[in-house]
Amino acid sequence: MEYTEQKRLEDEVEHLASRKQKVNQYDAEQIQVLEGLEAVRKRPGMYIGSTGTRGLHHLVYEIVDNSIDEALAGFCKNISVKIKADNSIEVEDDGRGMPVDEHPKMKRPAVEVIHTVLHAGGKFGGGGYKVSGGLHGVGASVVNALAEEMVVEVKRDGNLYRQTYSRGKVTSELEIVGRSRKTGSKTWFKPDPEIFDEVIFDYSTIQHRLREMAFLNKGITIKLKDERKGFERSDEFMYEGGIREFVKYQNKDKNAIHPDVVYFEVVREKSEMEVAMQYTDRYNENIFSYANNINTTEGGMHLVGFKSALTRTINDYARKNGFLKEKDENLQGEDVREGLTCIISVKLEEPQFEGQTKTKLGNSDMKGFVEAATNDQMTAFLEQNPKQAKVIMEKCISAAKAREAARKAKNLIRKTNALDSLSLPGKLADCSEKDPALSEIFLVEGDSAGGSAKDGRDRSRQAILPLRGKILNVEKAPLHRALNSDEIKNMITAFGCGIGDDFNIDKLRYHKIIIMTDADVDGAHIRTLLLTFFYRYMTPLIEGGYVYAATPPLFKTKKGKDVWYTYSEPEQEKLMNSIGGGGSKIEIQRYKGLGEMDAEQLWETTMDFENRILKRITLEDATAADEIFTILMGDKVPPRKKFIEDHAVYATLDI
Ligand code: 28G
Repeated sequence: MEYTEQKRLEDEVEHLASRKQKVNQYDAEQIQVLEGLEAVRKRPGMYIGSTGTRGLHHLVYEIVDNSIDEALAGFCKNISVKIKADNSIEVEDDGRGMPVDEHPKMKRPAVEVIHTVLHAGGKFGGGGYKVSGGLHGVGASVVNALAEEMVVEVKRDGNLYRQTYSRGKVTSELEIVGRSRKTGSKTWFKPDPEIFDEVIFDYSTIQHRLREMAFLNKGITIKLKDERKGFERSDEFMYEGGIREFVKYQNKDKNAIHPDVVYFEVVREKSEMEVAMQYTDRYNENIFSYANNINTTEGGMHLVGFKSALTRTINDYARKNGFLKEKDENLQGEDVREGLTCIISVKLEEPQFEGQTKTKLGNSDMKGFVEAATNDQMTAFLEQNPKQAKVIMEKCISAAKAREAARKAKNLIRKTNALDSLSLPGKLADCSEKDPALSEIFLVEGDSAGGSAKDGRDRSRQAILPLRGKILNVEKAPLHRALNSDEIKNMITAFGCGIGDDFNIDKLRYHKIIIMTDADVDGAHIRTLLLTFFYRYMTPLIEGGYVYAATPPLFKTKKGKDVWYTYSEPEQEKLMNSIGGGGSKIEIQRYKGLGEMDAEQLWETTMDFENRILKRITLEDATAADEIFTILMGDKVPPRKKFIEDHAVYATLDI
C-alpha cells in the first residue's frame, strides 16, 4: 500500500491515542501497584507458595536470585548469605549495586521502585537475560511486603546508600550514609511474624539450595553463615566445573563405571544449554533437569529432547560398532538411562512453566536445541572414547536383558493375581473392610511380632503382613531379582497396584501402609530397605503420603497401679523426673523389640487408632532422599558410617 499523507495522519492519531492510553494505563498500574503489595500481604501464598517453612525460605531465594542474575550478567563474583542471630537474613553481593538514579516514570530512586513495586525489575538490559523469576519469581518487593523490617544498602559511584522499608512501605528516604570505593548490594530483612507460622530458618535447607545454585552457575562463590547462638557454622560453595562437579557430587558414594563425566555446553543468542552425565553400576536413573536454575521436576521440552537424542545416539553407536546385531531389537529409553546420573540445565528468556506445580518447561524450541546438541556431542564422546563407550554399551545391553527378565517375572505375578483375592499371600492376615480409604496394612518385622499384631489388631480395618528378616536391597539388584523375592512379591500382591512403570495407585488396597519395626538399628535398617523399595518402584506411594512408620514404645514404666509407655529417652527422663520419689517402687521395662509385647500391649501402644503415633513418610526432595538412600544402602562403608554417626539417633531417624 502506498504511504499517503492521509495514512500518515491516521498513524499519528493512532500513535497519540495509544500514548494517551499508555499514560492512563500507567496511572492505573500505579494504583494497582500500591494495592499490589497489600494484596501480597493478604494472600501471601499466591506469591511465595505458602506461609509455612517453604514460603519462609522462599524469601531468601528471591533475594539471592537477584544476586545470581547480577552474576550471570557478568558483574558479580561473590554472594554471601547470613542467618543472623535473631533469625533475620542478610544477603550481600559484589555486583554493580542496585541503581539509585531516579526512575523516569515513577520519579523515585530505582532501588525504591525495585522494593515497593510489584513485578518491578523485568529484563536486565545490556547483556545476559533475567534468569530468575521462575516458579514464583516475584522479587524483592514481595520480600519487602512480607518483612517486618528491611534495610537495603548500595555501594556505587563512591557512595554508600541506604533505604529502609517495612511491610511493603518505605520507612526512610534513600540517603547517602557514607563513602565506599567498592560496588555491590546488601539486603537485610526480618520476616514478618504476622505472616509466617514460624520464623526459624533451617540451615540445611538453605545450604542445599545454595550448593545447587553454585553448581548450576559455575564460578560464582556463594558463602553461607549461621550466626545463631550455639548453632554457628558456615559453608562456601564455588564450582569451577559447574554441573560436571554436580554429577561427581551425586556419584560420590556410588561406583561410576567410566572415568569421565560427559559434559557439553552450547550457547546461542538468547538461550544456552548444558549437560553433564556419568553412568554408575546402579539400576535406577537419576536425571535432574533445570530451567533458569529452577528444578523442573515435571520435566518438559529440554528433557524430552535429551532423552530422545540419548536413545538414538546409543542405538546408532551400538549398531555401528557391533554391540547390537541386526536381529537384535533396539535398546529402549529406560535401558540407556539405567544407572545414569545426569544434569540438564537450560537458561532462556521468557521461560514458560507449565504443569501442576509449574515445574514443566513448555518452550518447544528447547526440545530441538537440546536434542541436536546431545546428538552431536554424545556421538563425538562415544567415538573419541571407545573404552568408555564399550562400558556404557555393555551396561545398556544388560539393562535391556534385565528388562526382558523383569517383564517375564511381572507376568508371572500378574497371572497369579488373576485369581484376585484368592491368591493373596498366605502370610497376609487381611482385614474385612473393602474400602481402601478405611483399610490399613501393617508390615511387621518378624513372625513373632506378626503373631501378636494379628491377635491384637482391629480385624475389620487392619491387615497384617509379617516380613521375615531383612528384605532384599533393591538398590543393588535389578528389578527381576527383586521380583524373585517372596517378601517383595507378597507386598506387590497385597497392595494390588503392580510395580514400576505398571504401578497404578488407583488399585491400592490400603490407604495406610504402616511399617512396624523394632525401635533399634536393625529395625531402622529394615525400614530403610522398605522405603528404598517403595521409593524406587512404587514412588506414588510415597508421593501420595500413603506410607507411615509406626512408633512402638521404648519403655514401660509401672508405679503401683499406674502404667506409662514412653517413646524416646528424653521422654522417659521427663517422666522419671515427674513421678520420681514418693515411696512406692518404680518398675521400668526397656523393650528390645516388638516381640516382647503381647497382643494387648502392642494394640494399646502402637496400633490403637486413638493412642498411636504414626509418622507419615514424605520425600520433600528427591535429591536429598536419593543421597540418604545411597549412603545407607550403598557399598561404600565410610560415608555410611559417617552418616550414622552424624545422625546418632539413627533409630529414630525421620526418613
Ligand atoms: C543483596 C541482595 C540481592 C542486584 C543489581 C544491579 C543492577 C540492577 C540489581 O538493576 C534492573 C537494570 C537496568 C532496567 C543493573 C546495576 C544495571 C546497572 C544494575 C541484588 C532494570 C535493576 N547497574 N544488583 N539490579 N534494571 N543485587 N542482590 O539484588 O535496566 S539487583
